[in-house]
Amino acid sequence: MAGGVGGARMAVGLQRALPAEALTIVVNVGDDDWFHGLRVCPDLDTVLYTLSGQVDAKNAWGVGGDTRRALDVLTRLGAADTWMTLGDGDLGLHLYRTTRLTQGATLSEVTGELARKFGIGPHVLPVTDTAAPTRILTDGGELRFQEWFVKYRCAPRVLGLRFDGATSAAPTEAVVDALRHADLIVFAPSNPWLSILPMLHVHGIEQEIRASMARKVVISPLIGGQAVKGPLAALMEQLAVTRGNAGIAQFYEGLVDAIAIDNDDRGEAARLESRGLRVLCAATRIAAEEAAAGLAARLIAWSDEQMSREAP
Ligand code: FO1
Repeated sequence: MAGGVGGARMAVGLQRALPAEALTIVVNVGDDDWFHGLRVCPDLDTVLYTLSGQVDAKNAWGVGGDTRRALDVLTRLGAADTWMTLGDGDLGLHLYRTTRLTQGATLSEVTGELARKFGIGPHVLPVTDTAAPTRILTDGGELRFQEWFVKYRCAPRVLGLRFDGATSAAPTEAVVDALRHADLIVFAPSNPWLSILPMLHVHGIEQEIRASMARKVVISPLIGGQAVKGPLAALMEQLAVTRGNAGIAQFYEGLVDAIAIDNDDRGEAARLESRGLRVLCAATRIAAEEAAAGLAARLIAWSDEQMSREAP
């Protein structure tokens, strides 16, 4: 279950540890939005670009080495939303996707085409084919996700989150099928409130996860109480939730069997276990592919061990 950067990095690790047909990456679509008449799907695109080695290494989004000729023209023409940096190569992908959607293809079908054309083996699935935008309620009013995240750089204080589209959206059959047949469900180290919660609000998803016979593990996106990337720690304060790994454990209460925390935080293991969670201490800094592969192998070994224990 993946958001943007953290999800893509975990996907790289799992792709190294598993045969392609054994891995399905279910991706958040709450950040998706229209720019210049084109459908932009940041989390899906970050996963696609990262798994195919095209992603811009510095930003972990967009295409490495991309140019911005079209964006410069849009800016000169006073177009709206030019604060969203869409490079020329990236725009090519948005043009392709928007054309295919206009021709009646579903987002899942288009994502499957892109994955195949990019030589990506694992299945990359949007959690739903229905637009389900996340809205950020701030002290300055309600914002589209990218307005808050990019235009205002997460500055406006978050009072709450709205997932209206999600609750009326249905998960795709492919997603339900993947959840029902999974041996292991990994919640990637994405922002739980901004990347995972929108997916849990898609009608029926949470029930499918709870009912699944899979082992379920979350990789904490925090190390030493800080997010590896993004606004998570500040957001948790603004949402007045418990901070640190305890707050992450609370978010996933009843949804997962285990939480993977970084070796630096091993001192918290006992307290987390007292909540009935299994705690895996591991190296959870996974920006490097080797590290991501190591963590994936660790989770799979844990899952296999659980399975052999439960086997009759
Ligand atoms: N993030 C930024 O901080 N600034 C940008 O200009 C920006 C452009 C952008 C374009 C395409 C895309 O797929 C992602 C982009 N992102 C940008 C990242 C994006 O806002 C976030 O990755 C997700 O929405 C949150 O995970």
